[in-house]
Amino acid sequence: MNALNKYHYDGTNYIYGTAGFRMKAELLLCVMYRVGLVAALRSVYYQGKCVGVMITASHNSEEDNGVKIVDPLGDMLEQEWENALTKIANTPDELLKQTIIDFVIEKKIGINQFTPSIAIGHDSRKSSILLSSAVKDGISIFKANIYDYGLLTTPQLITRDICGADYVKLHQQPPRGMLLKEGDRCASIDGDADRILYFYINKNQKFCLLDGDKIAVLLSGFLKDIVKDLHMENISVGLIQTAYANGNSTAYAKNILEIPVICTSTGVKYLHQKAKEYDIGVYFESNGHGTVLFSERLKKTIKTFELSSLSTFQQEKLNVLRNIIELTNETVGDALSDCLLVESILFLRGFSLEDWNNLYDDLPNRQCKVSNRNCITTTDAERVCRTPHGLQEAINAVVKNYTSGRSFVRPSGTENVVRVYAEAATEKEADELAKEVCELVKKFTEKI
Ligand code: NG1
Ligand code: ZN
Repeated sequence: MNALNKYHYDGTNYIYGTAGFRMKAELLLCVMYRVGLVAALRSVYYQGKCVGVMITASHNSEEDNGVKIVDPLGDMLEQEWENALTKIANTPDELLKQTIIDFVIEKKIGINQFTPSIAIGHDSRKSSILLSSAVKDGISIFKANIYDYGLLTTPQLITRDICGADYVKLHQQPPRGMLLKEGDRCASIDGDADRILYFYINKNQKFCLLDGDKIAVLLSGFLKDIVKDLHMENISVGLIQTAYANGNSTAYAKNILEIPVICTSTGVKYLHQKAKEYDIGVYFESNGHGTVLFSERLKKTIKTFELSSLSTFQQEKLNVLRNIIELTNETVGDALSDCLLVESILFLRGFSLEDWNNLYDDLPNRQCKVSNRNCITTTDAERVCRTPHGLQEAINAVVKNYTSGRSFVRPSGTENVVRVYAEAATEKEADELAKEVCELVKKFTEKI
């Protein structure tokens, strides 16, 4: 590992999270080399199947970059390997070789039996080419087959300012330059097409957003009805959300649809994991990431249905359920598959966008950022702030003064900021609550 001089570890703390490793590009060189090593091992672990490495920081600004490993079937890296990768990324140079050997032994990786294959791509950031070569240096330690796809379509241009799903969600308005007319039916996806939001303008010229929460409620309500129509009493339907889910979506799912709702930490990997606990696990982040998972038990049940024992109405429902399962991308949230699911269900329900939107009214909400995430820690699916001490109590005291008020703060996993979320009964109250909580965060973090 002579390349280590070039890829010297300087003690930076690296964490492989939902967004992979993501930070200032200048800090990422040594991590990229180590990602190359682990990607090659992952491929060998899968007996030489092709593993992907993508270098991108998605919507983050130009000076950031990042990297993610993709499993042979397009899945995210499993938790145990994420932890191992985090450990390897933070290993001093002199211990790296032994750490890798220990990992190979622990995971019984047959490095002499299989040749690793890695597909690698990068986005158009200035830093990407150098970082890509560092990954390739890491992979090359194992004499692998490297398929370098070079520059690939990139989400870099879809930022929180130019257009895209994030812009629509955060600003609660159509992409800049887009003139919306009454009757238009619009959807916005993000740069890597794994999230989707719908929007339209109503007859009072009000912008109406149908976000991940609205999609989740549409899908879970529809699937729950089919389960009921088919008398599949032992089939469980659950909805998985994060703390960012609008309070009224959670209330609607629990009280009207009578579906259990679970809250997890932010990041699709947490939602995906939890969704597996249901026969039909619907998971969505408010920002439009999400999909539905169907258990093997459910798939077996519908295969073994005696068609003759079903009414024509039930046979139709069974057919719809089979088609919905076919249409769903269960591996990962997929904006195009989600779009087709939504369109199918709207058609089958006979819903316009307005009918769908009227299922429940969103509580007005705001998201803001305050700098310096380092001293903030949270618990209870990020809904409660543990440190700095006293901040949560101060937030609770403020929230009490607002009708239907709710607010939480958490460190972002993709930017060095604290995210502040606030919702309340009116736009004015949501604004004021968000402002007050931002001030509290500043006050408590400045003290440290
Ligand atoms: P962070 O930066 O941890 O809030 C953001 C989004 C997540 C997810 C990741 C990308 C919000 C509030 N957070 O995470 O939902 O999309 O980026 O994996 O939208
Ligand atoms: Zn995306």
